[in-house]
Parts: sequence; structure tokens; C-alpha cells
Amino acid sequence: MNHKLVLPCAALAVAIGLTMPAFAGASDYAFQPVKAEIKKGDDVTVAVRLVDKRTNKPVPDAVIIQTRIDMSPDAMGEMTSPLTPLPSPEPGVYAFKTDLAMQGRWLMSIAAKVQGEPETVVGKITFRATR
Ligand SMILES: [Cu+2]
Repeated sequence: MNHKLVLPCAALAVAIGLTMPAFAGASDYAFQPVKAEIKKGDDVTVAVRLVDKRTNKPVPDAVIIQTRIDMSPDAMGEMTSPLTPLPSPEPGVYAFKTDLAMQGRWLMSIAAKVQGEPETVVGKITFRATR
């Protein structure tokens, strides 16, 4: 490699790395509960809306790569329940079937890939299972 090019290239890489988050990043997106209170029971639907915080618009066609729901907000992090994806009820809404066997708070962790966003978008959404 030409010696004189090494430094400018490194400087450019640093500049790009520093300026990118100002334009876009995973923090531009947020997951929100469609309905934060759900009656406890088997085969209940939990749904989250993914929004672009810059425009407040829902974000459709994200690829959900990881999900988990557990009772960690009520100190029962080992109490989990399987999540089965359901067809999206409306653009930007991601729904899952699960069993909320116990009354209390359930934390859903979700990771998604959004079109045009290189970073993985993650969310933590609390649902309250009621009697
Ligand atoms: Cu529990």
C-alpha cells in the first residue's frame, strides 16, 4: 500500500464512523405495545408496533430475528413463554401468540432487521397480564 494514502484513509473511516449515527441508526426506531394490558391466559395475542421516531410512521416488513417474553419485571426472569408469530394485523404491527399463565408484568424482548438500516433494532416492551 502507498504510504501516503494510509493516514487519509484512516481519517476518512473515522469521519464516516462518527457522522453515520447522526443520519440513521437503530435508535431511530422504537417498539411500542399495541395494547399493554392483556387478560392472562393461554393463546393470547401480544402485538407491538414498530415506529420510525423521525416520522412517527409505522415500519412494515421488518424481519423479526429474535423474540423472548419472560416475567423479569416481577423478578421471575426464568418464567418464559413461547412466542409464535401471527400474520401482521396491519402494516408495522408484529403480533405473536403466547401463553401468559400468570398475572403480572411480562417483558418482551425483540430484535429486528429494518430495510435500509444496517444496525439491528431492539426493543423491550412490558405487558401487564390481568385477571
Ligand atoms: Cu410469574
